[in-house]
Amino acid sequence: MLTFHSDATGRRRARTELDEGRLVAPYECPERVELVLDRVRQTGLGDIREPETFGLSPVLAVHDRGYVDFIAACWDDWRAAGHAGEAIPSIWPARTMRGDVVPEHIDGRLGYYALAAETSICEGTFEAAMASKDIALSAVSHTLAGGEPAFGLCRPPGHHAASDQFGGYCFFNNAAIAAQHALARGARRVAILDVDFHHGNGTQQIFYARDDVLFASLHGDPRTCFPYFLGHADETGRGRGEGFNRNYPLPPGTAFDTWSRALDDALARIREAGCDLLLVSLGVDAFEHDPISAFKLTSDDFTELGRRLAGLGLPTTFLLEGGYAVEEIGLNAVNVLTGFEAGA
Ligand code: OKP
Ligand code: ZN
Repeated sequence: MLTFHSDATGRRRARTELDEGRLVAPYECPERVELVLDRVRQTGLGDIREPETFGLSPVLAVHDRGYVDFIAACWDDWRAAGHAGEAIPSIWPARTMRGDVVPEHIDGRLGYYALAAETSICEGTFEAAMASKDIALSAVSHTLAGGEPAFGLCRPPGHHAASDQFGGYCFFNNAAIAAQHALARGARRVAILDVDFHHGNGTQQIFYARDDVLFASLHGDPRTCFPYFLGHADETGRGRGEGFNRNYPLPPGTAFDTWSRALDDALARIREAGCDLLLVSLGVDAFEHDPISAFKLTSDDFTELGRRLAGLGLPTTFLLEGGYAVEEIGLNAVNVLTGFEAGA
């Protein structure tokens, strides 16, 4: 299987993440990609390619223009305002205020376009987000061209990014951009299966009222897990999208026996919906030792996940989402891919 990778993902090197009331070194760091790449090489998964550049139009197909302009200019605007640290929002259009007027001041704009405060914007963030979506687009293009699976070593991740909001370490929604691109290239229905520990609120929001993208997500129950405000089981889609959103919120401590029953249900729904492409939002933070997550999957469970995905028999593109701070991020991500190849 081909891997798509770019050093440009390393242009984002944030120094601060707001975590438990302190500014810490971000969990979502450039080393994550290097660890996965090392493992891709060690296992001889296949060739590693540079992405092509696709420009902004595939981004604008899923994100608002004002939002994209904001992400592009945020760091310069923040510095021009004379702020010393990295850009962190501190005020939102909360329930009791107005949300229909975009402020001019960068502090206001930051809150308008943010859905959380842990994710600082720093120099290179826009460039890394551009590289990340180009990796996703290149990987899915490879799958579309010949039916072969591909792995996009995306970073920063994408699944929390909504049509006009960043957060949860995400800026551009790589999987959504890739899905929309596939539809423009003739796919009729795309399945996005999100196995990251955290609910893919951004992907859900972008496609919620549509039946050409089926979104299914297994994740920590939002009653106790980030992102807290989306991801419940009763969110099933709206209008013609009714039935094309499936959430499997699971309690902290969930291990593979329970997790894989939800997986099998999601796979059955994907089969039933008649999809012609599978995009996997491949977070590996459901791992038992992940530092910010609470599921109990083992490294071998990730191999079995890959095998079950292959059982769908669909053209498949894997896009990296979360998975943090542990050496095993490489082992776990590549186990999914080798499990897939063994099952194909
Ligand atoms: C991004 B992805 C750590 C709290 C972290 C943000 C989680 C973002 C996850 N104490 N909260 O879905 O892996
Ligand atoms: Zn996650």
